[in-house]
Amino acid sequence: MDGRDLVRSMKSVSALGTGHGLRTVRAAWRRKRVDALGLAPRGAERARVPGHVQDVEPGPGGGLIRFARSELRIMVAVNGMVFWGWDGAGPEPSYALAGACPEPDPRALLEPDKDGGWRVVAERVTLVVSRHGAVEVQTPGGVTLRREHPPRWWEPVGGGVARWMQRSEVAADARFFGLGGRASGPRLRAGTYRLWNTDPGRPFGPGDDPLYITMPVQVVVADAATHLIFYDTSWDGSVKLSEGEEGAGSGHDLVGTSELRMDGGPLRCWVMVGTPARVLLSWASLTGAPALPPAWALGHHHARWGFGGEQEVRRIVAGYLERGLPLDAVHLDIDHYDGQRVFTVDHARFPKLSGLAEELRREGIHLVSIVDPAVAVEPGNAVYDSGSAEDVFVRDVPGQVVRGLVWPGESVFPDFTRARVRAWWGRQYEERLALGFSGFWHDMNEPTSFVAFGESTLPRSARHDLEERGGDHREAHNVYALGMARAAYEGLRELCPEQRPFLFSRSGWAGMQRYGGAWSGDVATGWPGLRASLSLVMGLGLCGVPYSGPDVGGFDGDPSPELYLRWFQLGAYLPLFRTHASIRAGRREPWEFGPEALAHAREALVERRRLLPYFVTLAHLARRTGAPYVRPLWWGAPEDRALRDCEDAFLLGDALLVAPVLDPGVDRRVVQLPRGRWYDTATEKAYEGPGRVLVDAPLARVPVLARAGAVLPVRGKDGDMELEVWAPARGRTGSGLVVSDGGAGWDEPEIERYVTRWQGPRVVVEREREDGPAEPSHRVRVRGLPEGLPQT
Ligand code: NBV
Repeated sequence: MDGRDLVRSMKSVSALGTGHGLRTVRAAWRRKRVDALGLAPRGAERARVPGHVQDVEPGPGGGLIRFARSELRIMVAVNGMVFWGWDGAGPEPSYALAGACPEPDPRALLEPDKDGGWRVVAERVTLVVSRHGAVEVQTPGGVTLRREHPPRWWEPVGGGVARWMQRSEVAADARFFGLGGRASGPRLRAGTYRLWNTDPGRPFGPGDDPLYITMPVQVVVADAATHLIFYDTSWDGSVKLSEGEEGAGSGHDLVGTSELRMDGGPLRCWVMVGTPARVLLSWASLTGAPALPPAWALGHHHARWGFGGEQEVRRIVAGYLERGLPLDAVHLDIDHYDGQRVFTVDHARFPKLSGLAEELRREGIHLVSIVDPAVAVEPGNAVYDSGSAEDVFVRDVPGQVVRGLVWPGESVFPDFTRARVRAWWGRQYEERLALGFSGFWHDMNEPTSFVAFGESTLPRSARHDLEERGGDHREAHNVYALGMARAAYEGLRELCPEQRPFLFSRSGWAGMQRYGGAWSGDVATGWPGLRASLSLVMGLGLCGVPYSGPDVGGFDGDPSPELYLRWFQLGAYLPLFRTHASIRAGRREPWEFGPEALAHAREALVERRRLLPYFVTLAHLARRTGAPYVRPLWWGAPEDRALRDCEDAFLLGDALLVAPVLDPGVDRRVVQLPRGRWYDTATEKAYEGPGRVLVDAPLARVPVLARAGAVLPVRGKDGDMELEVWAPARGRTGSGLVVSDGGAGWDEPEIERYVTRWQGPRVVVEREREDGPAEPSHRVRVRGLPEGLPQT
């Protein structure tokens, strides 16, 4: 047992209560035994590389290149994405892909290249394959974005799953992002990042890796272009990154490298090249449009593990209402379950849960329920009985149902990689809907099972259906939560077809955005945790999951009023804005931190509500374009190297730049600006980018800058929508989109497009329509006028 295991086991023990220590020891031994029986130890291995090119077979979008000891299949798709797979791997089956594999582009042809290599020239990218099997991704102009060395496999001599390694080089100026939700980003510096969804077992900070959501997705930003590469393999693995360095005029540039090692699975990948917006659009078209949260889910949520009972929920809600603090959702954690069993209610503490739900609903507040995948082994428990009758639980190699240890004690786990199990699980949400819940919070779905030592998840040999292909937990682990999200989403669509499902999840994988969002998990209370929160949201957004947010205030302990407030102010600009904490942590209600913090938290809440129409617009745009609401500063200017390295600010859509305060004792901060004019929204003072400026950041607010020419929808004082227009720089124009949708249904709202320009001394705003410009459909307020003219 190493130090980490010990910490984890102590955590599990204390989490389950005293007297349970022995159970975690037993669970750990049991897990070990299952694997000893079910997994052959790795014996001698033989290494393999592709060898020399032998011949080629042109095919749609590219073709097949045969090497002495492997073959490479290349397919350029009609939308410009490129697929390649070794050893016969094709794009399907895949858990990441949203639907059918994109069609091959008939114009992309396999042509001979120099030195016995081959290449495929497509509209947006050229792929050059050397005679030894190195693959280069080039821009149409011939600049190399990525060079994949010939891969290597290690095959067990007696047969079995091969592990493999893929080494790649990128430009010296390139920066890596992505890999799912990482606490130490968003820029991924040199280091090793594991690809195995993991509950760290204690509140985490920037040094902790891996966390709950890992994805083999890299977004690489370089002078020449941005590219996204996705190695479509769900097995355990790791990526070792090193950043390049430019040899200050010496000409000795050091390239950046990525070394991917996987324990198994196909070696195949997708690459998309272009601007960041283009790349994310391609990614969403491949893996699916992000689910649209209902409008209320873009407001403020308050959660807590340990509300304890209905009265406490009422007290908290009253606290918000009495103080005029906007609140849109309340989340109930496992303590509202009967004995922590999923899909049950503790009737002693929550005697009239549906009445409570109705009461809250009258105030416009929605109830959200936690949902854990583990089911208590307990004949008489309806979920266990029906699951057993329908044979839905994961089994081991000899055929026994695999048992783990989770909150309700001895537990079993549905196999979400089987279609009929997903359908069964989806039906369980009927009980929740009948109680009045309108949203779902998936927890513990890495999946986590407590152990005193070893890995806190299912045995690696546990069998999974894997859509009838059959396999084990080594392949199914990383897609377990994805399957759970799919089961819930599809179940909710059946049970409640007129409403958009709302769910977010702690764990997941590439494609999870099709079903819902994510949240940070147990981020540690402290300034480093605050920073990690932003890193997670930005990283997930670049991996295609635009809706996420942290536990505001941190999961454990007691934040100082200042830390709480700064977290609150950041959270107010993130898609999922939720205060939450552990049963053992201090309070998280805004009034618990003194009058000053309360006053400023109120301003953040009021501002969030004012920005709601903008958030709704961003949600719709994310669904249509894959662009995350929260974007790194380099989003529109990836060629600006200073922006690539800036990790302490973000763009919220096209219009706003948010510069949160991430350190104590700060009352002003440096903000790195992209090109163009930016207004401090609090003072209307104008700044000219690119460059660094010093902006006031008093305790009352964090700096938020608006782009000159931005048109954004906000909620006016009377509740009606209003257009907030930021004066364009003289001689320039501006624009903005508005998607009005206050609801939770499926009606397609209209997209309104506005343009703004100077006309003599006035800034005019027009709605662009097919039949010509028209009057805006909403009241207009122009900001950034005379007094706000540039200071420089
Ligand atoms: O359900 C209890 C907690 C929950 O509050 C938290 O948000 C999750 O990340 N849950 C983890 C289980 C146990 C945490 C120690």
